[in-house]
Amino acid sequence: MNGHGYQAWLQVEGLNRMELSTELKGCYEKLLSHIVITDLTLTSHPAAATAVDELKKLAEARFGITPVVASSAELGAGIRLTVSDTSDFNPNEEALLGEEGYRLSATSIGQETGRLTVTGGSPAGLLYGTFHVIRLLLAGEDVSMLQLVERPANPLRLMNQWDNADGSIERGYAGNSIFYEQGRIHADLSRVRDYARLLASVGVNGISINNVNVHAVETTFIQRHMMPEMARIAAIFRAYAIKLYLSVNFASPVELGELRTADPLENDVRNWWAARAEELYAMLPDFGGFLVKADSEHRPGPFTYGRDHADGANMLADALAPHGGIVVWRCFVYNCTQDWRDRSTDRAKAAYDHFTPLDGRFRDNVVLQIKNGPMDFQVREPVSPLLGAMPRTNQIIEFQAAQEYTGQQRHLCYLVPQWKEALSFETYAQGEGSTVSRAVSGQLHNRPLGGIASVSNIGDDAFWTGHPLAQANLYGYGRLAWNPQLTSEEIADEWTKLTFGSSEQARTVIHQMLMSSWPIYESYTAPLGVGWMVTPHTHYGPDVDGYEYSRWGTYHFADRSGIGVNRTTANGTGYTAQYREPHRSGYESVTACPDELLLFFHHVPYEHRLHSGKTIIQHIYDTHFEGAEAAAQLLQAWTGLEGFIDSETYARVQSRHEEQAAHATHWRDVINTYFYRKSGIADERGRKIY
Ligand code: GCV
Repeated sequence: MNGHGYQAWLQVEGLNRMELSTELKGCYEKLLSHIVITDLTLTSHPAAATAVDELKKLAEARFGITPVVASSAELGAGIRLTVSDTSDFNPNEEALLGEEGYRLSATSIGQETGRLTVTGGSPAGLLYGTFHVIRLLLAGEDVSMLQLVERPANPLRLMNQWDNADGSIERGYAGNSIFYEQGRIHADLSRVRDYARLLASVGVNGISINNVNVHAVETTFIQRHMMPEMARIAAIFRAYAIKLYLSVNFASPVELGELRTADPLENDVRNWWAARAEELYAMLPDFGGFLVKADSEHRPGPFTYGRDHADGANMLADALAPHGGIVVWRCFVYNCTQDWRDRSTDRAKAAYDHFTPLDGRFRDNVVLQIKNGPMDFQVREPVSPLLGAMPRTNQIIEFQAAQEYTGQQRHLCYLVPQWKEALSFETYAQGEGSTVSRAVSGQLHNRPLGGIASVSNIGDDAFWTGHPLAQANLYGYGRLAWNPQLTSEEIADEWTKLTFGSSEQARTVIHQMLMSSWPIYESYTAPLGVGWMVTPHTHYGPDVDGYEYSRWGTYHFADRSGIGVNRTTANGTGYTAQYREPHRSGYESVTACPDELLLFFHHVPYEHRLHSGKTIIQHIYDTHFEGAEAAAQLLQAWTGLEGFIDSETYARVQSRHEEQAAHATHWRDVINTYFYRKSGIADERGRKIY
């Protein structure tokens, strides 16, 4: 259970942890010899108690010392934990740190009196600051000059589990749920505790613990008899400053057999939800709120009653507001069964069309959760134009660490660069500098709530994530949600140091593997932003016409004369009009449109020339050959690490890359053969046929 992979980036034991010089080790040991908590009553707060425990754990497991924990105000050597109070520093300290921020400050490190002070804006801030210190010590960083203040860019940093009560996980690629088995909550939640610890160590502050597709059993989670169980889970997360959220079924009052309607404007329905909220908060005073998928992929919602999303979300928001709870309302709404002959109905347009007219109607404790792209987590999509488009509405962006369409944690795909692209995208909502990152943090439109959510990629797998290197996505998600300014390279660097610190060779190779992995995956799968082309329902492996909604939707329109979806305003679906200038005209123009998104926005002949100088058909052939080759090189690079890292991790990653290399070849052959047959202008190796 506690193997290298299980410890993830918090390697206090194990072969791969960073080796320290004698000097550094001595310095760390001195620091960890005393943990001074300025006010011992603080330890009655769960997050502050966890901060002390985590430091003790580190001292004991990593350095074999048992620290003295005291409240002495004497300024001896050690780590000093405190929560900001105005007498301590300056009168603005509290304002500066905010609730979740912290200050780290080193004095005379290396000398007898050397100490490191962690000042949190609250116990939660103290915990985040403590984990910052732990990360630095595990990575062997010099802390002698440390003086820094950090506070998170995003108020909400959420993790969404798509776990079902039967123990399965929708789009789960790393075993079964750590929360449930056979319709019940696990008796032993020690793994949940270890997960909470990993999440807190990178700053995640909220978790919804059940699938957004809420089935019959999970619909009961808001019933009174389930409250003790929920309280058991909430207590674990509370110790790590993480709030518990539940996904709820919009039709709960009906499905539980208690009312005949779920109409959000009916008083009985409003009272029913208010009563559920009362019961929840009686047991869980810090409950975060509800996550809702409504009128989406056959889930019930307000449309049934002729109401709209604002009516639905506000009704739940009113039930939660007296207790400080929020509603996270998903915008993944589209028509699954449109007529494929109707080329003006476009799934990409749906979320914007549904939600922008409702701007200003949502309560302040509602936040809209919007997928990063307008479709569904494809390897390449434009950024959703809904992000930043509703100045009077709270929004958060949704990422998918679970690699549904990006190799299912059997292929390597480090997603942080993709997420960075979305966050740094200019919405131009208020001129230049109106990035998605500022829109979702709430800063751009001065909104009270905002942030980021991600679909989780973990299960009960020994390595948490199936592919051990997919842990970098979990780590990276948290770090990015805390600080979107971090670069993909910085995050990869931190993660490889913490996870594979012992070998410089391993760190260098793994860093390169991570950074090259997204472009490699893209190169042998669906080309130039067109997306999909996957096996129906499982979404793993190539099938050009396979995707389950292909026959209804606008997916690639490949025929003998060309490929791509015409989403122009001039004569296509009109999707480009959802962007502000200069994106609108940039995407509208077949010549200005970036190559990597060309087929998302335009239907073009196979002999159309890209900016790269290549024709579409040549590009498809070449990238698929190069991609398969690059996948084989990833395997080779990994093979070179044998002996540099622990054998279990080595073997697991090796087998994943063997699969990836073989599967990339399969992708290459399926895609190239399809287009050879379809276009009739080149053979499967890309040679011209006359
Ligand atoms: C949880 C995609 C996935 C579904 C998922 C849905 C969503 O359609 O394939 O499994 O459902 O997105 O985000 O709600």
